Amino acid sequence: MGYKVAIVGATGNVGREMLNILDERGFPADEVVALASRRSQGTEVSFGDRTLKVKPLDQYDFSDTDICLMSAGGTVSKEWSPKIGAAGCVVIDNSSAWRYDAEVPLIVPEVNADAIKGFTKKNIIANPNCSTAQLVVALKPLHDVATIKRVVVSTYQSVSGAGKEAMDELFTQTRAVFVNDPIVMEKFTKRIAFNLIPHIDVFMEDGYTKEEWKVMAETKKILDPKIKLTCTAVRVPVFISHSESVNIEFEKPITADEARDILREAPGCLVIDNPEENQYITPYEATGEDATYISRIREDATVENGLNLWVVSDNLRKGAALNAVQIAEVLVNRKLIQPRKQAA
Ligand code: 11C
Repeated sequence: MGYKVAIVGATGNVGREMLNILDERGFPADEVVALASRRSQGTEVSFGDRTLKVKPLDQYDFSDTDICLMSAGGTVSKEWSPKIGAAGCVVIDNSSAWRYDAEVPLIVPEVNADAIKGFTKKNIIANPNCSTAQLVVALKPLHDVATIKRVVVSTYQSVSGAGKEAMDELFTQTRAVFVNDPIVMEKFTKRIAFNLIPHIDVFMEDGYTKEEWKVMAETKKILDPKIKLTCTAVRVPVFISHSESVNIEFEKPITADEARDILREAPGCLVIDNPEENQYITPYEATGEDATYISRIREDATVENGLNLWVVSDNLRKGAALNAVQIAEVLVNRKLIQPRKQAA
């Protein structure tokens, strides 16, 4: 007997990836249902070698669905997640709507899987921002050994983080540059082709962007509230995979060689770090992969117990869809939920 799983936002970048990953990992689902707004009703999405017809969310009855993977933005999640949770279906939400709610666990399975038990309060589990997910996967094993005091992170975020239309904008602008067409800006505030933009999400009163604030607040909630973290988030003309330059100050001494050995053994991490042979990771190479890649591990001689890392991961996978499916796997493997409907 398997689970019944619904994907809300099934036609989006992350929703499609959720379907791919459920299939790739052989998630124990008897039935998978693709949901979206009425606008997408009847659209077809792939699930393995099958095709699913998208159904409207507002006409769907969740009473025998076990897990809802939700990737439809904060507004939809704020309205729908409590209703779906109240119907007894566990929501794993990819938006920022519930991440900072004390009654909602914010989970990266390699880092804080045990915190999942709190999900029963609202039947909602939050998935972090993509920039946070890959960061905490890399930080956790080092924090366990040498205790992180402070992190300075600069992100180089691909356009897919801003959705399908943003990917189209990078493509169209790049083409326009070559054929001398006017550059049209819709999703981004400045031209993204052959440029980069130090502005992701809205500006807050203190001058930081909401994206920068999220990385700080989510790292504290997932990993350790005592860690001090500051972030500069930058959009770059890359289609998929986010990169991060990470400077870390530890309480205890840790060498680059020790960090390399620790990260080689750590869940979800893959170390590629042999600069003499030009072996380091780029976003192009991380795309379509599950790992959080770590390269350029160096000691920072300007502080006591400091290290620098280069961290890259596919933002649609570990940053979103893969992490959500891994959370669902924790629910199943730890027997925290049971299928509600007998298989036909
Ligand atoms: C971006 N990180 O690259 C954002 C997308 O809070 O889940 C994800 C926003 C979020 O634009």
